[in-house]
Amino acid sequence: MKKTAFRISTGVSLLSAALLLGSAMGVQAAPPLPVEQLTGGHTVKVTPADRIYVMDSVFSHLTDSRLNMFDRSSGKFLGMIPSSFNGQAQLSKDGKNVYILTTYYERVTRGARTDVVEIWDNEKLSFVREIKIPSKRAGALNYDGMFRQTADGRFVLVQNATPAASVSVVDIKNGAFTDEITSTAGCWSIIPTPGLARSFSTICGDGALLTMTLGDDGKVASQKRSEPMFPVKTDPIFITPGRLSDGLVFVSFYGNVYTARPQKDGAMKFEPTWSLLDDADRAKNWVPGGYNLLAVEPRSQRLYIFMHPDGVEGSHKNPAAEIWVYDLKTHKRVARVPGKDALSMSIIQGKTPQLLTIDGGNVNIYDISAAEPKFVSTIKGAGEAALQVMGYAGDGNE
Ligand code: PNZ
Repeated sequence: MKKTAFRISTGVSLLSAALLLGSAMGVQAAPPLPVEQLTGGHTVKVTPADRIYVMDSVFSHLTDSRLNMFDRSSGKFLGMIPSSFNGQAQLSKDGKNVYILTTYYERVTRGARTDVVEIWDNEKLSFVREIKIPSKRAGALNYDGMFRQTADGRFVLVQNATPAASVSVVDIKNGAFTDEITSTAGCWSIIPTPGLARSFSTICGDGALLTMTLGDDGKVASQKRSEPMFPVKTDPIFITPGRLSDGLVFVSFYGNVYTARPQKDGAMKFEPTWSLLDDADRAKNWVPGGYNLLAVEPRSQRLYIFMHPDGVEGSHKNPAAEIWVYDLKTHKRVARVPGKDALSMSIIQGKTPQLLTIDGGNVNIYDISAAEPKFVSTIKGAGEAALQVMGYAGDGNE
């Protein structure tokens, strides 16, 4: 039986010697030790919604990145999908597949470069197919906006940088690369446009949002450029927005909030800017910081954001001292809790919504049904150098 294979170790000869000695002396051999029952991932079915996904860049050996999976309730490690050199990952809308964006070099760290979007089976954790794309994808940390998909799940979108910025489009239904969109040059990060099934928006160098709408052929059908939303020189924004069903919430390095409401034709309406900070906060130089550092829970319309005091020029990626919570309807802070040095977050929607945070290695899970996040548990060592944590709550999940 396989079970005995676990016993074969350097101790085996000692053990058999002892057993021989024992029987020679008429002593009863010890009963076999219980064999560990391996239940994670293999014999227990854990659906996509029962899992937490950690995109681990393993920054000190980036050629070996991977997507780690954990049981959401027990924290147990379930398995992983390899994502090669500095990969990016996202789930299909139905949760059945994992999409990986990565780069292969013929000689691992040199030689001919091939960029691909891979489709993996999220139940078997097995490779399904790959779609080759132009070898231009951005070599970036795991910011959400580097690898997205349209709201209908039909097209996967890849942020390119050569360093000229463009966006590659992959048709998931036909398994084909359809277009490299170059008219997004000078704009950065892919944001599926709320309320529009086949559109994405991107943040341009003059502070405008550019919204592209794709046709059934996966090529640009129309585009709309907004007025500048924010002044790029005096109030730069973090590229990660919070998402409402009908809006996007951006926050600047100085704690100002910009809300964009997409219109049916891809135009944007902007609401008056407001600040996260009051005079007491400003006196202590509280500022936002992190990577995927904010998120919105759309049902409660609450904004969650990592904050630290003593902010200075360059502290915009500092870990969270606290998590601040805002009611987007009233613009009032409704809670603040310890940040546990987290760098990135995401929200799992649902009846009992959860906030997931990651500090590079450890995942913290919070129940966010009420205004004040209630700490639930920690998954220790969920990644080596991981800046993206995700859950799945059905088709509407972002
Ligand atoms: C982490 C990875 C990479 C970098 C910062 C932090 N700026 C590079 N991390 O914590 O996993």
